[in-house]
Amino acid sequence: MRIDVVSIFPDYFQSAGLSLLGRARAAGLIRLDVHDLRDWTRDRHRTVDDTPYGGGAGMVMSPRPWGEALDAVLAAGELGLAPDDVAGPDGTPGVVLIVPTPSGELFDQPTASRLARATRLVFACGRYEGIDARVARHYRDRAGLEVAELSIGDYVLAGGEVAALVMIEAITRLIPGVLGNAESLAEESHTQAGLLEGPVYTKPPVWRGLEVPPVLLSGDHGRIAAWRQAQAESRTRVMRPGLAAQREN
Ligand code: 6GU
Repeated sequence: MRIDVVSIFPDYFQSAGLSLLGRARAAGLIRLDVHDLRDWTRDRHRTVDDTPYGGGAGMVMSPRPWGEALDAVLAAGELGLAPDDVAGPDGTPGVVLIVPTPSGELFDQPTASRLARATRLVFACGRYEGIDARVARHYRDRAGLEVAELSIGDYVLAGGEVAALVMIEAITRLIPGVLGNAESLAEESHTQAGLLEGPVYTKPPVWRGLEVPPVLLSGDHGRIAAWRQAQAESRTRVMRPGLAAQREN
């Protein structure tokens, strides 16, 4: 998968060289390129924002630098708009322009697994009060391109960078070969639709007077699986009553 990010703070993405994502990049499973939006400005101050039409607080990101940046990034690279990039008939996405915004659709685990099958993702990270709405509108009309305005939850961040990092991590770890152990994908929170993962334990068997639940030391795989399922269900009811109610319907 090829991923491009456009931001006025490319340094946020330094962390993408670490851990799982860093290894996947080194192994050639993922290509990640980060671009500075200000490279597409033309004035001495490299201006990317302006005051909002209609008044109000804060600044809005200007469409011109965004249009030039996204045109250049979308046109670049080994995958132009090749047949490879076209969305599949089965709903497999081709090229997706993701605009992180608190007013977007919720990014959840099903969204992550759908986007993990895309050939290419381009993240447009806005700051301030957001990007002029005509930018998303313009690219929605472009053939071969899907535009997704996505929020990572009901709170407001200072910009799209951290949200993009969250999405990139959630998506890329689902790409075959990125995670060492494919089985760890099967059992974790949310992969069994709407069920949280129960508690986990390792050695020693007693720590500061606290014991590991004896069933886990029993060697009885059937009982262990049943216990884990019950723990997952009760944890979901306690921690996320809304999620549990949805599941039970
Ligand atoms: Cl995607 N962006 C910002 N700025 N704030 C958010 C968000 C995104 N998702 C939740 N809060």
